Amino acid sequence: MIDYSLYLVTGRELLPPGKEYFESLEQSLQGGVSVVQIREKKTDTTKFLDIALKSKAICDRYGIPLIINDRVDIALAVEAAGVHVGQSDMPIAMARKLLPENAIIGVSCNNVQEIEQAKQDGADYVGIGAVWSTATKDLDKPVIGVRGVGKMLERLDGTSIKAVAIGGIKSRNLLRTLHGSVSPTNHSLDGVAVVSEIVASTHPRETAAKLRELIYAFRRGSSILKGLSVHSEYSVETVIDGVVDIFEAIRKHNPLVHQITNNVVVAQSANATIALGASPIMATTAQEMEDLGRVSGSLLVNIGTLVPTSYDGMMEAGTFANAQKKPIVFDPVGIGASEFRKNAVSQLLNTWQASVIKGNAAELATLAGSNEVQAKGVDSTGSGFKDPVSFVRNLSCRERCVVVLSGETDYISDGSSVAVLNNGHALLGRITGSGCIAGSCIASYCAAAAILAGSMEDKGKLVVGDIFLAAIGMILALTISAEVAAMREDVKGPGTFFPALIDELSSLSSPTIRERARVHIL
Ligand code: 3NM
Ligand code: MG
Repeated sequence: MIDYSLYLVTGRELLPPGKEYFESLEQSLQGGVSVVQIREKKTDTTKFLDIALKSKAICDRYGIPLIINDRVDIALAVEAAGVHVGQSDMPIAMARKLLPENAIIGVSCNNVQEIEQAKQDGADYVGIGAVWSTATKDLDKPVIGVRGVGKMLERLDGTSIKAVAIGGIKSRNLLRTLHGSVSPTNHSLDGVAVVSEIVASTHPRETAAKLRELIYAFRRGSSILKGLSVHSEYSVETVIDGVVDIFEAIRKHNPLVHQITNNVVVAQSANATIALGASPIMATTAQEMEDLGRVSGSLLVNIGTLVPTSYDGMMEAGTFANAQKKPIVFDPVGIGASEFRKNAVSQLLNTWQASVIKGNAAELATLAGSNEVQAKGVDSTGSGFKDPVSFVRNLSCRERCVVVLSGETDYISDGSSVAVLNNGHALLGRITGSGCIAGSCIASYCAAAAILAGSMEDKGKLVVGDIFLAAIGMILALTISAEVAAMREDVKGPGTFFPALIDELSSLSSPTIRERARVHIL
Protein backbone atom coordinates (compact mmCIF):
# COMPACT_ATOMS: atom_id res chain seq x y z
CA MET A 1 0.00 0.00 0.00
CA ILE A 2 1.42 3.35 -1.06
CA ASP A 3 0.76 6.51 0.94
CA TYR A 4 0.02 9.10 -1.74
CA SER A 5 -0.30 12.05 0.67
CA LEU A 6 2.74 13.99 -0.52
CA TYR A 7 3.93 12.74 -3.88
CA LEU A 8 7.24 14.23 -5.06
CA VAL A 9 7.86 14.27 -8.80
CA THR A 10 11.49 15.11 -9.52
CA GLY A 11 12.71 17.81 -11.88
CA ARG A 12 16.50 18.20 -11.80
CA GLU A 13 16.44 21.26 -14.08
CA LEU A 14 14.60 23.16 -11.32
CA LEU A 15 17.20 22.66 -8.58
CA PRO A 16 18.39 25.98 -7.12
CA PRO A 17 21.99 26.98 -7.90
CA GLY A 18 24.43 24.96 -5.81
CA LYS A 19 21.89 22.37 -4.69
CA GLU A 20 22.80 18.81 -5.50
CA TYR A 21 20.03 16.47 -6.68
CA PHE A 22 20.57 13.55 -4.26
CA GLU A 23 20.97 15.89 -1.30
CA SER A 24 17.72 17.63 -2.24
CA LEU A 25 15.94 14.28 -2.64
CA GLU A 26 17.12 13.01 0.73
CA GLN A 27 16.12 16.23 2.49
CA SER A 28 12.66 16.14 0.94
CA LEU A 29 12.24 12.58 2.26
CA GLN A 30 13.28 13.78 5.70
CA GLY A 31 10.59 16.45 5.42
CA GLY A 32 7.88 13.88 4.84
CA VAL A 33 7.51 13.13 1.12
CA SER A 34 5.59 9.82 1.07
CA VAL A 35 6.26 8.61 -2.51
CA VAL A 36 8.74 9.66 -5.22
CA GLN A 37 8.47 9.61 -8.99
CA ILE A 38 11.62 10.09 -11.02
CA ARG A 39 10.80 12.12 -14.06
CA GLU A 40 13.61 12.55 -16.60
CA LYS A 41 12.37 13.77 -19.95
CA LYS A 42 15.68 14.56 -21.65
CA THR A 43 18.18 12.18 -20.05
CA ASP A 44 19.85 9.32 -21.92
CA THR A 45 19.45 5.77 -20.65
CA THR A 46 22.83 5.38 -18.95
CA LYS A 47 22.40 8.53 -16.92
CA PHE A 48 18.72 7.82 -16.16
CA LEU A 49 19.65 4.36 -14.89
CA ASP A 50 22.39 5.79 -12.69
CA ILE A 51 20.04 8.40 -11.20
CA ALA A 52 17.32 5.82 -10.67
CA LEU A 53 19.65 3.36 -8.91
CA LYS A 54 21.03 5.97 -6.53
CA SER A 55 17.58 7.45 -5.89
CA LYS A 56 16.24 3.96 -5.16
CA ALA A 57 18.97 3.40 -2.57
CA ILE A 58 18.07 6.68 -0.83
CA CYS A 59 14.32 5.97 -0.93
CA ASP A 60 14.93 2.45 0.45
CA ARG A 61 16.72 3.91 3.46
CA TYR A 62 13.61 5.93 4.29
CA GLY A 63 11.14 3.18 3.34
CA ILE A 64 9.64 5.35 0.60
CA PRO A 65 8.38 3.76 -2.65
CA LEU A 66 9.95 4.88 -5.93
CA ILE A 67 8.05 5.17 -9.19
CA ILE A 68 9.62 5.71 -12.62
CA ASN A 69 8.07 8.04 -15.16
CA ASP A 70 7.36 6.42 -18.51
CA ARG A 71 10.31 3.95 -18.67
CA VAL A 72 9.23 0.40 -17.84
CA ASP A 73 12.75 -0.90 -18.56
CA ILE A 74 14.30 1.41 -15.98
CA ALA A 75 11.59 0.50 -13.44
CA LEU A 76 12.45 -3.20 -13.97
CA ALA A 77 16.18 -2.60 -13.81
CA VAL A 78 16.10 -0.77 -10.45
CA GLU A 79 13.22 -2.82 -8.99
CA ALA A 80 11.07 0.26 -8.57
CA ALA A 81 7.60 0.03 -7.00
CA GLY A 82 6.04 0.89 -10.34
CA VAL A 83 5.70 3.26 -13.27
CA HIS A 84 3.77 6.38 -14.13
CA VAL A 85 2.60 6.70 -17.72
CA GLY A 86 1.22 9.63 -19.68
CA GLN A 87 -1.57 9.40 -22.24
CA SER A 88 0.94 8.94 -25.07
CA ASP A 89 3.27 6.54 -23.23
CA MET A 90 3.17 2.74 -23.10
CA PRO A 91 -0.40 1.43 -22.62
CA ILE A 92 -1.16 0.22 -19.10
CA ALA A 93 -1.96 -3.33 -20.27
CA MET A 94 1.45 -3.66 -21.89
CA ALA A 95 3.26 -2.24 -18.86
CA ARG A 96 1.29 -4.61 -16.64
CA LYS A 97 2.46 -7.56 -18.73
CA LEU A 98 6.11 -6.56 -18.46
CA LEU A 99 6.22 -5.57 -14.80
CA PRO A 100 6.05 -7.83 -11.73
CA GLU A 101 2.60 -8.76 -10.52
CA ASN A 102 2.39 -6.28 -7.64
CA ALA A 103 3.79 -3.30 -9.55
CA ILE A 104 1.99 0.04 -9.17
CA ILE A 105 0.86 1.72 -12.38
CA GLY A 106 -0.35 5.28 -12.44
CA VAL A 107 -1.60 7.34 -15.36
CA SER A 108 -2.02 11.07 -16.03
CA CYS A 109 -5.63 12.14 -16.65
CA ASN A 110 -6.98 15.51 -17.75
CA ASN A 111 -10.69 14.73 -18.25
CA VAL A 112 -13.43 12.23 -17.39
CA GLN A 113 -12.90 10.21 -20.57
CA GLU A 114 -9.31 9.54 -19.56
CA ILE A 115 -10.52 8.54 -16.08
CA GLU A 116 -12.95 6.05 -17.63
CA GLN A 117 -10.12 4.65 -19.72
CA ALA A 118 -7.86 4.37 -16.64
CA LYS A 119 -10.63 2.40 -14.89
CA GLN A 120 -10.95 0.02 -17.82
CA ASP A 121 -7.19 -0.40 -18.03
CA GLY A 122 -6.87 -1.21 -14.34
CA ALA A 123 -4.71 1.72 -13.21
CA ASP A 124 -3.70 1.71 -9.53
CA TYR A 125 -3.81 5.48 -9.28
CA VAL A 126 -4.42 8.53 -11.44
CA GLY A 127 -2.56 11.84 -11.55
CA ILE A 128 -5.25 14.45 -12.18
CA GLY A 129 -4.13 17.71 -13.72
CA ALA A 130 -3.12 20.24 -14.40
CA VAL A 131 -5.19 21.66 -11.55
CA TRP A 132 -3.49 25.07 -11.75
CA SER A 133 -1.27 26.55 -14.42
CA THR A 134 2.40 25.64 -14.15
CA ALA A 135 5.68 26.53 -15.81
CA THR A 136 7.18 23.12 -14.97
CA LYS A 137 5.60 21.28 -17.89
CA ASP A 138 4.43 22.43 -21.33
CA LEU A 139 0.73 21.76 -20.97
CA ASP A 140 -1.02 20.65 -24.13
CA LYS A 141 -4.38 20.26 -22.41
CA PRO A 142 -6.53 22.75 -20.48
CA VAL A 143 -5.94 23.65 -16.84
CA ILE A 144 -8.95 22.12 -15.06
CA GLY A 145 -9.21 23.86 -11.69
CA VAL A 146 -10.64 22.20 -8.61
CA ARG A 147 -14.08 21.79 -10.17
CA GLY A 148 -12.53 19.75 -12.95
CA VAL A 149 -10.79 17.59 -10.35
CA GLY A 150 -14.10 17.08 -8.51
CA LYS A 151 -15.87 15.86 -11.66
CA MET A 152 -13.09 13.36 -12.30
CA LEU A 153 -13.04 12.12 -8.71
CA GLU A 154 -16.75 11.35 -8.96
CA ARG A 155 -15.94 8.83 -11.70
CA LEU A 156 -13.68 6.99 -9.26
CA ASP A 157 -16.57 6.28 -6.86
CA GLY A 158 -16.84 2.58 -6.16
CA THR A 159 -13.32 1.83 -7.42
CA SER A 160 -10.14 1.37 -5.40
CA ILE A 161 -8.17 3.67 -7.70
CA LYS A 162 -6.27 6.32 -5.78
CA ALA A 163 -6.02 9.92 -6.96
CA VAL A 164 -3.50 12.71 -6.65
CA ALA A 165 -3.82 16.20 -8.11
CA ILE A 166 -0.85 17.77 -9.90
CA GLY A 167 0.10 21.08 -11.47
CA GLY A 168 0.97 24.35 -9.78
CA ILE A 169 0.32 23.05 -6.26
CA LYS A 170 2.13 25.18 -3.67
CA SER A 171 1.81 25.65 0.07
CA ARG A 172 -0.04 28.91 -0.59
CA ASN A 173 -2.82 27.19 -2.61
CA LEU A 174 -2.73 23.74 -0.99
CA LEU A 175 -5.68 24.23 1.36
CA ARG A 176 -7.73 25.76 -1.45
CA THR A 177 -6.80 22.78 -3.66
CA LEU A 178 -7.78 20.22 -1.02
CA HIS A 179 -10.94 22.07 0.04
CA GLY A 180 -12.22 22.35 -3.51
CA SER A 181 -11.08 19.06 -5.03
CA VAL A 182 -14.05 17.05 -3.84
CA SER A 183 -16.82 15.47 -5.90
CA PRO A 184 -20.51 16.12 -5.15
CA THR A 185 -20.46 12.54 -3.84
CA ASN A 186 -17.74 13.59 -1.36
CA HIS A 187 -14.90 11.72 -3.04
CA SER A 188 -11.66 13.50 -2.16
CA LEU A 189 -7.99 13.31 -3.10
CA ASP A 190 -5.57 10.77 -1.66
CA GLY A 191 -2.72 13.19 -2.05
CA VAL A 192 -1.04 15.93 -4.03
CA ALA A 193 1.89 15.71 -6.43
CA VAL A 194 4.43 18.51 -6.37
CA VAL A 195 7.49 19.33 -8.46
CA SER A 196 8.78 22.90 -8.28
CA GLU A 197 7.65 23.87 -4.79
CA ILE A 198 9.93 21.18 -3.34
CA VAL A 199 12.64 20.74 -5.97
CA ALA A 200 13.30 24.46 -6.50
CA SER A 201 13.47 25.03 -2.75
CA THR A 202 16.79 25.76 -1.06
CA HIS A 203 15.31 24.04 2.03
CA PRO A 204 13.41 21.04 0.64
CA ARG A 205 13.13 19.41 4.09
CA GLU A 206 11.29 22.40 5.53
CA THR A 207 9.22 22.91 2.38
CA ALA A 208 8.09 19.28 2.31
CA ALA A 209 7.38 19.36 6.06
CA LYS A 210 5.20 22.43 5.64
CA LEU A 211 3.19 20.83 2.83
CA ARG A 212 2.79 17.63 4.81
CA GLU A 213 1.66 19.48 7.92
CA LEU A 214 -1.03 21.31 5.92
CA ILE A 215 -2.26 18.07 4.36
CA TYR A 216 -2.57 16.38 7.75
CA ALA A 217 -4.13 19.44 9.39
CA PHE A 218 -6.70 19.56 6.60
CA ARG A 219 -7.54 15.88 7.06
CA ARG A 220 -7.99 16.30 10.80
CA GLY A 221 -10.39 19.21 10.29
CA SER A 222 -14.14 19.23 10.75
CA SER A 223 -16.10 17.28 8.21
CA ILE A 224 -18.82 19.96 7.94
CA LEU A 225 -17.62 21.85 4.90
CA LYS A 226 -14.17 21.70 6.41
CA GLY A 227 -14.92 24.03 9.25
CA LEU A 228 -17.06 26.83 7.82
CA SER A 229 -19.27 26.32 10.82
CA VAL A 230 -17.88 25.45 14.18
CA HIS A 231 -20.58 23.21 15.68
CA SER A 232 -22.14 20.08 14.27
CA GLU A 233 -25.51 21.14 15.66
CA TYR A 234 -26.96 24.53 16.48
CA SER A 235 -29.88 25.54 18.67
CA VAL A 236 -31.69 28.88 18.45
CA GLU A 237 -30.00 29.88 21.72
CA THR A 238 -26.46 29.13 20.53
CA VAL A 239 -27.19 30.92 17.27
CA ILE A 240 -28.46 34.09 18.95
CA ASP A 241 -25.61 34.15 21.46
CA GLY A 242 -23.04 33.61 18.70
CA VAL A 243 -24.60 36.22 16.44
CA VAL A 244 -24.56 38.83 19.21
CA ASP A 245 -20.90 38.06 19.98
CA ILE A 246 -19.95 38.67 16.35
CA PHE A 247 -22.09 41.82 16.16
CA GLU A 248 -20.29 43.26 19.18
CA ALA A 249 -16.89 42.20 17.81
CA ILE A 250 -17.41 44.29 14.66
CA ARG A 251 -17.77 47.47 16.74
CA LYS A 252 -14.93 46.53 19.02
CA HIS A 253 -12.40 45.60 16.31
CA ASN A 254 -13.53 47.77 13.39
CA PRO A 255 -12.28 45.32 10.69
CA LEU A 256 -11.25 46.54 7.25
CA VAL A 257 -13.59 45.02 4.67
CA HIS A 258 -12.43 44.97 1.07
CA GLN A 259 -15.33 45.18 -1.37
CA ILE A 260 -15.35 44.79 -5.14
CA THR A 261 -18.93 45.58 -5.88
CA ASN A 262 -21.13 47.02 -8.60
CA ASN A 263 -21.26 50.71 -9.32
CA VAL A 264 -24.97 50.97 -8.42
CA VAL A 265 -24.38 50.24 -4.75
CA VAL A 266 -20.83 51.32 -3.92
CA ALA A 267 -21.83 54.26 -1.69
CA GLN A 268 -24.75 52.43 -0.03
CA SER A 269 -22.54 49.43 0.75
CA ALA A 270 -19.76 51.59 2.15
CA ASN A 271 -22.25 53.51 4.31
CA ALA A 272 -23.88 50.34 5.61
CA THR A 273 -20.45 48.92 6.44
CA ILE A 274 -19.58 52.02 8.47
CA ALA A 275 -22.99 51.95 10.17
CA LEU A 276 -22.27 48.40 11.36
CA GLY A 277 -18.92 49.47 12.80
CA ALA A 278 -16.52 48.15 10.14
CA SER A 279 -14.36 50.06 7.64
CA PRO A 280 -14.90 49.71 3.90
CA ILE A 281 -12.28 49.86 1.17
CA MET A 282 -13.81 49.74 -2.31
CA ALA A 283 -10.76 48.88 -4.47
CA THR A 284 -11.04 47.08 -7.81
CA THR A 285 -7.63 47.14 -9.49
CA ALA A 286 -5.76 43.84 -9.85
CA GLN A 287 -2.36 45.40 -9.14
CA GLU A 288 -3.23 46.37 -5.57
CA MET A 289 -4.91 43.12 -4.53
CA GLU A 290 -1.86 41.52 -2.96
CA ASP A 291 -1.36 44.49 -0.62
CA LEU A 292 -5.05 44.68 0.25
CA GLY A 293 -5.17 40.94 0.88
CA ARG A 294 -2.64 41.46 3.66
CA VAL A 295 -4.46 44.27 5.48
CA SER A 296 -8.15 43.51 4.98
CA GLY A 297 -10.19 41.25 7.24
CA SER A 298 -12.43 39.86 4.52
CA LEU A 299 -13.40 40.25 0.87
CA LEU A 300 -16.72 40.83 -0.88
CA VAL A 301 -17.03 40.05 -4.59
CA ASN A 302 -20.23 41.24 -6.29
CA ILE A 303 -20.55 40.87 -10.07
CA GLY A 304 -23.46 43.31 -10.54
CA THR A 305 -21.80 45.53 -13.14
CA LEU A 306 -18.99 43.22 -14.17
CA VAL A 307 -16.40 44.53 -16.63
CA PRO A 308 -13.14 42.84 -17.71
CA THR A 309 -10.95 45.04 -15.48
CA SER A 310 -12.99 44.35 -12.35
CA TYR A 311 -13.03 40.65 -13.28
CA ASP A 312 -9.21 40.62 -13.23
CA GLY A 313 -9.32 42.32 -9.84
CA MET A 314 -11.78 39.70 -8.57
CA MET A 315 -9.55 36.84 -9.73
CA GLU A 316 -6.50 38.29 -8.01
CA ALA A 317 -8.28 39.43 -4.86
CA GLY A 318 -9.91 36.04 -4.28
CA THR A 319 -6.67 34.16 -4.86
CA PHE A 320 -4.84 36.31 -2.32
CA ALA A 321 -7.76 36.11 0.11
CA ASN A 322 -7.63 32.29 0.04
CA ALA A 323 -3.85 32.33 0.47
CA GLN A 324 -4.24 34.67 3.47
CA LYS A 325 -7.19 32.61 4.84
CA LYS A 326 -9.51 35.61 4.59
CA PRO A 327 -13.24 34.91 4.24
CA ILE A 328 -14.76 35.67 0.82
CA VAL A 329 -18.41 36.57 0.34
CA PHE A 330 -19.60 36.09 -3.22
CA ASP A 331 -22.73 37.69 -4.66
CA PRO A 332 -23.43 36.42 -8.21
CA VAL A 333 -25.79 39.29 -9.06
CA GLY A 334 -27.88 38.64 -12.15
CA ILE A 335 -25.85 35.55 -13.07
CA GLY A 336 -28.67 34.36 -15.31
CA ALA A 337 -28.77 37.58 -17.33
CA SER A 338 -25.95 36.70 -19.73
CA GLU A 339 -23.52 33.98 -20.79
CA PHE A 340 -20.70 36.38 -19.96
CA ARG A 341 -21.75 36.47 -16.30
CA LYS A 342 -22.32 32.71 -16.15
CA ASN A 343 -18.85 31.99 -17.53
CA ALA A 344 -17.24 34.57 -15.26
CA VAL A 345 -18.89 33.02 -12.19
CA SER A 346 -17.76 29.57 -13.16
CA GLN A 347 -14.16 30.77 -13.70
CA LEU A 348 -14.09 32.72 -10.44
CA LEU A 349 -15.44 29.82 -8.39
CA ASN A 350 -13.02 27.43 -10.07
CA THR A 351 -10.12 29.66 -9.05
CA TRP A 352 -10.89 30.65 -5.46
CA GLN A 353 -13.10 29.23 -2.77
CA ALA A 354 -15.93 31.44 -1.53
CA SER A 355 -16.81 31.19 2.15
CA VAL A 356 -20.36 32.44 1.61
CA ILE A 357 -22.42 32.60 -1.57
CA LYS A 358 -25.46 34.87 -1.29
CA GLY A 359 -28.17 35.24 -3.88
CA ASN A 360 -31.88 35.47 -4.55
CA ALA A 361 -33.84 32.46 -5.80
CA ALA A 362 -33.19 33.14 -9.49
CA GLU A 363 -29.46 33.64 -9.01
CA LEU A 364 -28.95 30.55 -6.90
CA ALA A 365 -31.13 28.48 -9.23
CA THR A 366 -28.93 29.50 -12.17
CA LEU A 367 -25.80 28.72 -10.18
CA ALA A 368 -27.19 25.29 -9.30
CA GLY A 369 -28.26 24.63 -12.91
CA SER A 370 -31.93 24.40 -11.89
CA ASN A 371 -34.74 25.87 -14.02
CA GLU A 372 -37.22 25.96 -11.16
CA VAL A 373 -37.05 29.75 -10.81
CA GLN A 374 -37.30 32.40 -13.54
CA ALA A 375 -35.40 35.68 -13.54
CA LYS A 376 -36.03 39.08 -15.04
CA GLY A 377 -32.90 41.21 -15.20
CA VAL A 378 -31.31 40.90 -11.79
CA ASP A 379 -34.61 40.24 -9.96
CA SER A 380 -36.40 36.98 -9.19
CA THR A 381 -39.92 36.57 -10.42
CA GLY A 382 -42.25 34.20 -8.64
CA SER A 383 -41.90 32.80 -5.18
CA GLY A 384 -38.86 30.55 -5.37
CA PHE A 385 -38.26 26.88 -4.69
CA LYS A 386 -40.70 24.13 -3.74
CA ASP A 387 -38.23 22.92 -1.12
CA PRO A 388 -35.88 25.81 -0.29
CA VAL A 389 -34.47 24.00 2.76
CA SER A 390 -33.12 21.07 0.74
CA PHE A 391 -32.06 23.39 -2.04
CA VAL A 392 -29.77 25.53 0.13
CA ARG A 393 -28.38 22.52 1.96
CA ASN A 394 -27.53 20.77 -1.32
CA LEU A 395 -26.04 23.85 -2.94
CA SER A 396 -23.96 24.46 0.17
CA CYS A 397 -22.54 20.93 -0.03
CA ARG A 398 -21.88 21.29 -3.73
CA GLU A 399 -20.19 24.69 -3.50
CA ARG A 400 -18.47 23.75 -0.26
CA CYS A 401 -19.43 27.00 1.42
CA VAL A 402 -22.22 28.64 3.41
CA VAL A 403 -25.17 29.51 1.16
CA VAL A 404 -27.62 32.35 1.81
CA LEU A 405 -30.90 32.31 -0.14
CA SER A 406 -32.45 35.75 0.33
CA GLY A 407 -36.13 36.51 -0.05
CA GLU A 408 -39.16 37.21 2.09
CA THR A 409 -37.94 34.33 4.21
CA ASP A 410 -34.16 33.85 4.20
CA TYR A 411 -32.57 30.40 4.23
CA ILE A 412 -28.96 29.86 5.25
CA SER A 413 -27.08 26.55 5.31
CA ASP A 414 -23.65 25.24 6.20
CA GLY A 415 -24.36 22.02 4.32
CA SER A 416 -25.78 20.41 7.44
CA SER A 417 -27.95 22.84 9.46
CA VAL A 418 -30.40 25.24 7.83
CA ALA A 419 -31.40 28.52 9.48
CA VAL A 420 -34.79 29.93 8.48
CA LEU A 421 -35.11 33.66 9.16
CA ASN A 422 -38.41 35.52 9.10
CA ASN A 423 -37.49 39.12 9.84
CA GLY A 424 -37.68 41.93 7.31
CA HIS A 425 -39.94 44.52 5.77
CA ALA A 426 -41.44 45.04 2.31
CA LEU A 427 -39.63 48.40 1.99
CA LEU A 428 -36.32 46.49 1.67
CA GLY A 429 -37.58 45.28 -1.70
CA ARG A 430 -38.36 48.82 -2.85
CA ILE A 431 -34.86 50.29 -2.65
CA THR A 432 -32.04 49.29 -4.97
CA GLY A 433 -29.27 47.12 -3.68
CA SER A 434 -30.67 45.81 -0.40
CA GLY A 435 -29.38 42.37 -1.40
CA CYS A 436 -25.99 43.81 -2.34
CA ILE A 437 -25.84 45.63 0.99
CA ALA A 438 -26.58 42.35 2.75
CA GLY A 439 -23.66 40.71 0.94
CA SER A 440 -21.39 43.61 1.77
CA CYS A 441 -22.31 43.45 5.45
CA ILE A 442 -21.95 39.65 5.60
CA ALA A 443 -18.31 40.33 4.76
CA SER A 444 -18.06 42.59 7.86
CA TYR A 445 -19.55 39.82 9.98
CA CYS A 446 -17.15 37.24 8.52
CA ALA A 447 -14.17 39.47 9.28
CA ALA A 448 -15.33 39.84 12.88
CA ALA A 449 -16.00 36.10 13.19
CA ALA A 450 -12.44 35.43 12.02
CA ILE A 451 -11.05 37.89 14.59
CA LEU A 452 -13.10 36.24 17.36
CA ALA A 453 -11.74 32.82 16.41
CA GLY A 454 -8.21 34.24 16.49
CA SER A 455 -5.26 31.92 16.20
CA MET A 456 -6.99 29.27 18.32
CA GLU A 457 -8.35 27.51 15.27
CA ASP A 458 -6.55 24.77 13.45
CA LYS A 459 -4.16 25.18 10.57
CA GLY A 460 -6.07 22.94 8.21
CA LYS A 461 -8.93 25.34 7.57
CA LEU A 462 -9.21 27.64 4.59
CA VAL A 463 -10.85 30.29 6.79
CA VAL A 464 -11.30 30.61 10.53
CA GLY A 465 -14.38 31.69 12.45
CA ASP A 466 -17.97 30.58 12.39
CA ILE A 467 -18.97 31.69 8.90
CA PHE A 468 -22.45 30.15 9.26
CA LEU A 469 -23.21 32.35 12.29
CA ALA A 470 -21.68 35.36 10.55
CA ALA A 471 -24.11 35.00 7.64
CA ILE A 472 -27.10 34.50 9.95
CA GLY A 473 -26.02 37.45 12.08
CA MET A 474 -25.84 39.88 9.21
CA ILE A 475 -29.19 38.92 7.70
CA LEU A 476 -30.75 39.42 11.15
CA ALA A 477 -29.06 42.80 11.61
CA LEU A 478 -30.26 44.09 8.26
CA THR A 479 -33.81 42.74 8.42
CA ILE A 480 -34.32 43.79 12.05
CA SER A 481 -32.97 47.29 11.31
CA ALA A 482 -35.40 47.44 8.36
CA GLU A 483 -38.33 46.57 10.65
CA VAL A 484 -37.35 49.23 13.15
CA ALA A 485 -36.74 51.83 10.42
CA ALA A 486 -40.10 51.12 8.76
CA MET A 487 -41.92 51.81 12.04
CA ARG A 488 -40.47 55.30 12.31
CA GLU A 489 -42.87 58.19 11.81
CA ASP A 490 -40.43 60.03 9.55
CA VAL A 491 -40.35 57.11 7.09
CA LYS A 492 -42.91 57.77 4.38
CA GLY A 493 -41.68 55.48 1.58
CA PRO A 494 -38.53 54.09 -0.05
CA GLY A 495 -36.83 57.51 -0.28
CA THR A 496 -36.97 58.19 3.46
CA PHE A 497 -36.56 54.52 4.32
CA PHE A 498 -32.97 54.18 3.14
CA PRO A 499 -31.41 56.87 5.41
CA ALA A 500 -33.54 55.56 8.27
CA LEU A 501 -32.18 52.06 7.61
CA ILE A 502 -28.60 53.35 7.87
CA ASP A 503 -29.53 55.12 11.13
CA GLU A 504 -31.05 51.96 12.59
CA LEU A 505 -28.13 49.80 11.49
CA SER A 506 -25.77 52.14 13.29
CA SER A 507 -27.85 52.27 16.47
CA LEU A 508 -28.78 48.58 16.50
CA SER A 509 -28.19 46.96 19.88
CA SER A 510 -27.73 43.41 21.10
CA PRO A 511 -30.99 43.50 23.16
CA THR A 512 -32.93 44.54 20.03
CA ILE A 513 -31.42 41.61 18.10
CA ARG A 514 -32.33 39.18 20.91
CA GLU A 515 -35.83 40.61 21.21
CA ARG A 516 -36.79 40.67 17.55
CA ALA A 517 -34.93 37.75 15.93
CA ARG A 518 -37.28 35.21 14.38
CA VAL A 519 -35.01 32.23 13.76
CA HIS A 520 -35.66 28.53 13.26
CA ILE A 521 -32.90 26.01 13.01
CA LEU A 522 -33.47 22.80 11.07
N1 3NM B 1 2.26 16.73 -14.94
P1 3NM B 1 4.68 21.84 -10.47
S1 3NM B 1 1.54 19.09 -14.48
C1 3NM B 1 4.64 16.65 -14.25
O1 3NM B 1 -0.96 17.97 -15.74
C2 3NM B 1 3.36 17.35 -14.41
O2 3NM B 1 -0.21 15.96 -15.91
C3 3NM B 1 1.22 17.54 -15.04
O3 3NM B 1 4.83 20.72 -11.58
C4 3NM B 1 -0.08 17.14 -15.62
O4 3NM B 1 4.33 21.17 -9.19
C5 3NM B 1 3.14 18.67 -14.09
O5 3NM B 1 6.03 22.48 -10.43
C6 3NM B 1 4.11 19.60 -13.50
O6 3NM B 1 3.65 22.80 -10.99
C7 3NM B 1 3.80 19.95 -12.08
MG1 MG C 1 -36.12 38.59 4.22
